[in-house]
Amino acid sequence: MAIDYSQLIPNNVDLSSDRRLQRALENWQPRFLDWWRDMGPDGTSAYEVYLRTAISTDSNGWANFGFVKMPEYRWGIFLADRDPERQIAYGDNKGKPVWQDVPGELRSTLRRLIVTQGDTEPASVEQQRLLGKTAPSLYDLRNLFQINVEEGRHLWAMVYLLHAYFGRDGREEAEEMLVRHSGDPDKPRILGAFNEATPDWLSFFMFTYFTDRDGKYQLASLAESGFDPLARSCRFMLTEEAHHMFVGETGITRILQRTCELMKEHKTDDVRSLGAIDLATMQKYLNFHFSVSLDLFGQEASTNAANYYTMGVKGRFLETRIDDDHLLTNAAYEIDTAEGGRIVKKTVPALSALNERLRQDYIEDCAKGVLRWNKAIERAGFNFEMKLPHRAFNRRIGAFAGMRISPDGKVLSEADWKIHEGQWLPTDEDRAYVTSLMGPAVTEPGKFAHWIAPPARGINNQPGDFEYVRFN
Ligand code: BYC
Repeated sequence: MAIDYSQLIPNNVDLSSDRRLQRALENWQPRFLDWWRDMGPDGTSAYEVYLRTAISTDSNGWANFGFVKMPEYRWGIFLADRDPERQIAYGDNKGKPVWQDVPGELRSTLRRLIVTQGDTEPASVEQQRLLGKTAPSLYDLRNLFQINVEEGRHLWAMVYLLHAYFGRDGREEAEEMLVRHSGDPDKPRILGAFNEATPDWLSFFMFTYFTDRDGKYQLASLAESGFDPLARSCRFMLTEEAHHMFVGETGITRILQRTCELMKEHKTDDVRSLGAIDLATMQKYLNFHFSVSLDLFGQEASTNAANYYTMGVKGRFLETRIDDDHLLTNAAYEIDTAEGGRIVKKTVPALSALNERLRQDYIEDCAKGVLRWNKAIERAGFNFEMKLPHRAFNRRIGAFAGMRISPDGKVLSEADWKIHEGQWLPTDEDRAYVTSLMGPAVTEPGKFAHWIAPPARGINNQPGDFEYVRFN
């Protein structure tokens, strides 16, 4: 269904046919805009940014480019088309038609999942609030803003579901989305990774590579939901997510390229003296962002995850393409867990291992980008491999929380950990160094900060010196 842009809130859900819902959302809209002004990209309201906006949810319409002032971005409610034949693909309700409304007994479960998902979206905008001040180019600045407005729209997607299907509770939850803030000691965001700072562009690229990818896997699992409006919302969100991960992957590649260029030119790997980011520091940032993102998948063995699946509210990644009974009542799955202070393999019922299985899918996907980074290093003629640390490294959630484990998966004493921690995770000094590279934003079209290479091509095939952001 085409998106109706004549409405105050653009939508493809025929919002104007439900006056109460429309009014409730129109009431929430100014509060969202206040939040955007106070917590969104700092000092940018007059900028005109070359952004893509969806005009329909099909493949031709969702990437329409033009200059927009961000507070005037048309945030709205866009669901992927409904498949009238769609059935629940797994669990106790397998084969039944999907639900167009929330079954009473699943109300609190679904609300909780939607709130957890929704909470991450404004959180990431808050985390990235100051990055525009130090953008390494107009190209990067535009990508940051594109991601920010789309995360704002993803919040709209979840707020719509809360308002439309969860009555008063849902409206209250929608208010709370704008009250919790990333890193706020009293009212923090729900999940750990969304309370960490994103203070510099290396962190931003790692975040969009690793943490946005958790988004891809969680959204893909929710896109399998028996609650059809949630599934359709997530399907459309996934089309936007791909660009966020692209920004992360290519951002890291471009930093690696620049570092390698300087290593070659000056015949040294001490590129800090040359104003670039050394490979060892990049590995430490990778270790941090990967491990923090692994925590987002929850416990290795989780009865919550088993219940979500059995009830039909959250499936596996690409559930319908998996060749098994989609019930999993007799299936087993091997997980890594901790016992007596050691990392052990344990076979558990597949239903309770669903978080871990999704984490495994995620790890395999993460590894592909790392391979491409290593190819870039190799092409430049260097013998250095970036590596994903062991899944048990630096965890705060799940079986390994509180244990000290090295990137290659050895259990350590506290004293041993303390000796090596600074080689594996960014130290204050590393962070200070990376921060010191983040000079004032590079605003001249076609120019890039010293520590990062230009991209291979422009957004929407624009030339290298395209003015992606006009400052007014
Ligand atoms: N932090 O049985 P478990 C994105 C709690 S990112 C704090 O494993 P379950 C994006 C848990 O709540 C994707 N607490 O839990 C990316 C539970 O509490 P109770 C976001 C945690 O239910 C970049 C207890 O521990 N979407 O979109 O399987 C930019 C037991 O654990 C954490 C989603 O996460 C944690 N990390 O939870 C912008 C999807 N992990 O019941 C956006 C929705 C677990 O004991 N959420 N706990 O009080 C879910 O599917 C699930 O809630 C979880 C796993 C994946 C978080």
